[in-house]
Formats: sequence, structure tokens, C-alpha cells
Amino acid sequence: MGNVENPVAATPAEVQLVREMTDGFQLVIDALKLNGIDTIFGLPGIPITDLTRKAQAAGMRVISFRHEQNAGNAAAIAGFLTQKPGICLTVSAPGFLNGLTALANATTNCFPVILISGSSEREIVDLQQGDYEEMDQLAIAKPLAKAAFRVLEAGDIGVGIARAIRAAVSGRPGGVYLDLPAKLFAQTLDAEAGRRSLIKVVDPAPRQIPAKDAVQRALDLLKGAKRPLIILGKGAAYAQADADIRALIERSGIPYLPMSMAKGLLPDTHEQCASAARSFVLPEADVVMLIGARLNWLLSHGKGKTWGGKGHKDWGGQKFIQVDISPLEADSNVRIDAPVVGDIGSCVSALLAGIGASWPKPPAEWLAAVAERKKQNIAKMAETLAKNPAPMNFHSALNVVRDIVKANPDAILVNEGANALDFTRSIVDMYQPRKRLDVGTWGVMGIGMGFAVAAAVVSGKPVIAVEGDSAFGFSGMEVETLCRYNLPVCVVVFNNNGVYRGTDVNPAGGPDVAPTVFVKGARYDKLIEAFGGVGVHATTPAELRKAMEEAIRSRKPTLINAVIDETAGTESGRITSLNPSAKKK
Ligand code: ADP
Ligand code: TPW
Repeated sequence: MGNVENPVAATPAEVQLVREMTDGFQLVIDALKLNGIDTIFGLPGIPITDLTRKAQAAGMRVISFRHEQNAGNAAAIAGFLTQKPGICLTVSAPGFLNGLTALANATTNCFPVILISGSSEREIVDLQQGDYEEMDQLAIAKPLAKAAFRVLEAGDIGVGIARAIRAAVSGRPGGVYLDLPAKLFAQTLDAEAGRRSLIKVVDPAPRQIPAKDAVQRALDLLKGAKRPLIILGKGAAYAQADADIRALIERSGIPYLPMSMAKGLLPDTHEQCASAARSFVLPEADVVMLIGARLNWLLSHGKGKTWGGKGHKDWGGQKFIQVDISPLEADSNVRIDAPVVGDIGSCVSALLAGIGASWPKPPAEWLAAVAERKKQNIAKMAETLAKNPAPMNFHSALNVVRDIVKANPDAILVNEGANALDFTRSIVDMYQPRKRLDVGTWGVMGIGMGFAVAAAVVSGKPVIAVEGDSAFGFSGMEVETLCRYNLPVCVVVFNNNGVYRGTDVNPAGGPDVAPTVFVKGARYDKLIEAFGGVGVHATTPAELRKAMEEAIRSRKPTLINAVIDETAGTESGRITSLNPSAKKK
């Protein structure tokens, strides 16, 4: 203590010692916690290892993965399930790039996520002087994200995180990139100044109320319809307006089709559900109301054969109502006669207010036609499901999954593959909202284990992941993560020895197997055993049933190698027609 002029005064160094200080690491953690974010999905390394440690020390849940893509997918689906942005944390350059596929996929699917990545020093990166893991990450992330920001001063961390949160969840949700150069983490500043720099975001996803005349226009169109149809998309599932959506469907009496991840918004067994009559209702409907669903390839762009095609009596005459938060979505593929722009909660409640007790039910003829087609198709499917061929095929295996999900309606079903995806979607009924998570808008493989981990972590419910053997391979190493966190996840690998099927042969007759073929008779169940999980080899529906029941009961991480007839299924599942060689014909 002391100096020459004043022997009892503190030196600047001593002042520094007694003043409470904070740093970049702490400010990132404080900013996230202040905004109610309690979980980070990521993979440690320079410069963010200490951030993961300090976050854990500060009481956050830090879920570490074996590959950043899986951490990114986990964060994205956590965002979808909770409406809070999921956080994915990666190291610079290669770790960042590994996370980028998930960021782009989240943006494409309208999932709110923030990819926070450490990065190398700007001074070196911008002069391209060859830093450790050098890369201009912000520039690379920009076109793939809804928004991208970089923070250079610790005092701006609060603003950076606030902006990232708003960008991720307001309006149409999406992926946001936040670049944090290494130097930032060690920067210190006065703790009080640090605290003042943080922002608790007020109303991060403001309601967007639709215009009255837009709502009326939609109601008028719907009221005049002879063959109305409602299509629910994953935007409707995300919005968490479950009770109002159900009331809208039931009060209007209109048949509805759920898109894949909207299944369960109303139970798939609901009498107005038209899933089993999809190919009938799409061309036949005269007025279609889309709620949180885009007219992209998954709905054949609203035109062409799926919708009746040129020869059809109503060709070009179908009318569309589209409820969406994005004003740019309308007319993206065909004319939207009545766009209703706003958040789904507000839009559906405004529509509901206009659908009073005197609302006319759709013409009985239309309802009867839909019901008849459903009955026929359900009977056909029941016949197929009742068969018990040896070896097991997709149908006999999925008959089991269908029963298990029916008995455990709060379990979350994760699903990827080609045939494994398409058959599961059409066979396994869902009973509750946001219980079906899958490959989404891109049809991307690799979401499986990331989604499964996050679904278990954020919901605490059992998770069933139905995976094609090829699909599983993209994220398979995360079975270690399932075991490490002891998550109640039951992975069912539909093993048919390859991509789509296991029967292709090398046309040149050489020593290599065909590009779609894997090692025959592989034992995926052994993988999870390596980490202490439960592995089961199932060759019959009875064995599969027993193993799934036990997995749900025990809540132990389980992987069932379900052996499927390698000749079952078709190339690309239900989208064979998109193969260029099929198009040429
Ligand atoms: P699906 O694949 O199920 O058909 P899409 O991903 O194509 O669904 O469409 C989802 C749509 O939902 C997007 O156009 C998006 O803008 C919209 N959306 C997402 N969240 C909301 C919300 N809270 N309110 C209104 N629209 C929303
Ligand atoms: C990132 C292309 C679509 S479906 C699929 C691939 C490789 C696997 C199909 O085989 P699987 O399922 O999983 O065994 P099944 O039931 O038909 O036997 N890379 C990415 N995404 C996609 N969509 C592909 C490749 C693909």
C-alpha cells in the first residue's frame, strides 16, 4: 500500500485488485442466463473450453457432443420445442464449419438457434497472416443465417446477445450466427459496468396482429367453399397455439392435413384428419387454407398432378388462403387469394372469432367423399400391417412402433431415412403436438441423434428414434452422448444393409460393392454396448416389441438393431420421381 505522495493511498494495481471485475467469458454467460437460457449444446476447444467450464460452474446445463453438426441440430430442435433460441457453441474454423450445416438447416426450417463460435484474431485473419484456425467466419455464415453479428468489445456482449436473440425468434424464426473472437473472452471490465451493459430482451417475439380486412377476406373465401381443406405445417406446431388450432378445425368442421412435423397437433386419429386421403383431397379441394406451411416441394409447389394437373376439372381454379408470419411467403409458388399475415396465435384466434355457432359446416357430400376414401385406405393399410412376413419388413416393424407410440403418446419420435421416414410418417399415428421431429424442409440426413439428445434434455420424456441404417450413420457416434448423459432414448435402426435397400450390385462386377450397399448383417446394437448402453438384436416384430417396451420402461439408452428385409423399400422412398434419371423418362 502507499505511494510517494500519499503513503496510505492504494496504487492503481491495488485499486484493480479490490474493484470487482468481470470478463468476456462471464459476460456471455450472464447475458444468456439473464435471458432465461439455461442450456448450451456444443463441443469444447480453443478458445471456448473455459466458456463451457464456467457456464457449467454457473449452473447452466452444458451438453457436449462428439461432432458440432449434432450439437447444432440439437440446439435447433431445442429452439423449435421451446420457442427460446437454442444455443450451439463451437470452436473456430473447422468446428464452426461443422456447425454450419445445422445453422443453415435451422434457417431453412424456421427453427430459432444461435450458433456462437469462437474465432481467430481479426487483425491476423483480415491480413490473412495465417492464424491458428484462421477463417473469416462472419462472411461465411452470413448467407446461411437469418442474421450474423460479431462482437469485438466485451462491453458489447450484452448487445450482441440481445440482437442475436431477437433475430432468432422474432418474425419468421431462423438461425443466427454470433462471432466471438478469442481476445474478447479475456477482456476485463468493471463488474458494475459489465452488469449495466447486459440487456434483458423485452418481448423478443412480439405478437403480430393480422389486419381485420385480411381476416375477413379469408373467412369469406372459406365460407363460400364447397370442398374446403386446411393444411397445418410445422409453423403451426411451433406457434404453440394448440387449443385455438384445434377449436378452429373442430368448429369449422373442415377436413385437415397435417404436414409431417404438424402431426399430433390434433390426434392423427381425429375424424377430420384427412392424412389417409391425401392424394384425394389435394386435387379435389376448392379452397385450401395453409397455416404455417409453405407451398414448397413438399406440397408439389401448389400445382401440377398432385393438385389435379391440366386435365382436372378445377385446374387453375383452386383458391388459397395462407396464414404466415412472413409477408413475403404469399405468391411464392401460386397466387394466394387471401394472405393473412401475422403470428399464428393471433391469426387463428382472429379467424376463430369469425367462426361462430352459425358457421355452416362444409357440404356433407364433400365430408362423405373424404371419409369414404379414408376408410378404403385405412382398411388397405390395416391388411398390410397385419401380415407378419419373415424377414421383417418396414410395415411389420412399424406396426410395433405404432403400438408403442399409441401406448406412450408423450414420447417424442425422431425420424430419418428414406423408406424408414416415409413409412413411419404414414403408419405411426401421433397424438400430441410437437412429438414428431424429422428431416424437415431439406430432407437432410444426420439430424437423428442431435434431435434425440435435445428432445430428451428439454422435455425429460422418452424419445424413440426410428432411423434408416444409412441415416443413423451420419450421427451414430452420439450414442456415446446418449450413454454419457444417461438419456431415455430408444434408437431403432431399420437395418436393410444399405442406402434405400441392400440389394444393388456393382454393374462392373469388380471387387467393390455397389455405392448404396453396406456391410451385410451389421450389428449396430454392439455400438451402444461399447459405452454401457443396452443393445438388442431384433429379427421379429415380437423381439422388437419386447425391446422397445423395456427401453421405455427402463429409460436406459438403448439401440435396437431391427433387421429388415433388404429387398424391401424403394429407391429414395417416396420421392423416387425426383431422381434425375426418373425425370428423363
Ligand atoms: P412444413 O414443412 O410443415 O410444411 P414449413 O417449414 O414449410 O412447414 O412452413 C412453416 C411456415 O410457418 C413458414 O413459412 C414460417 O414463416 C411460418 N411460421 C413459423 N412460425 C410462425 C408463427 N409463430 N406464426 C406464423 N407463422 C409462422
Ligand atoms: C446430408 C441423400 C436421402 S435418404 C438417404 C440418403 C443418403 C438414406 C436412405 O437410406 P436409409 O433408409 O437411411 O438406410 P431406408 O429406410 O430407405 O433404407 N446426405 C444428406 N442428406 C441426404 N438427404 C442425402 C445425403 C439421402
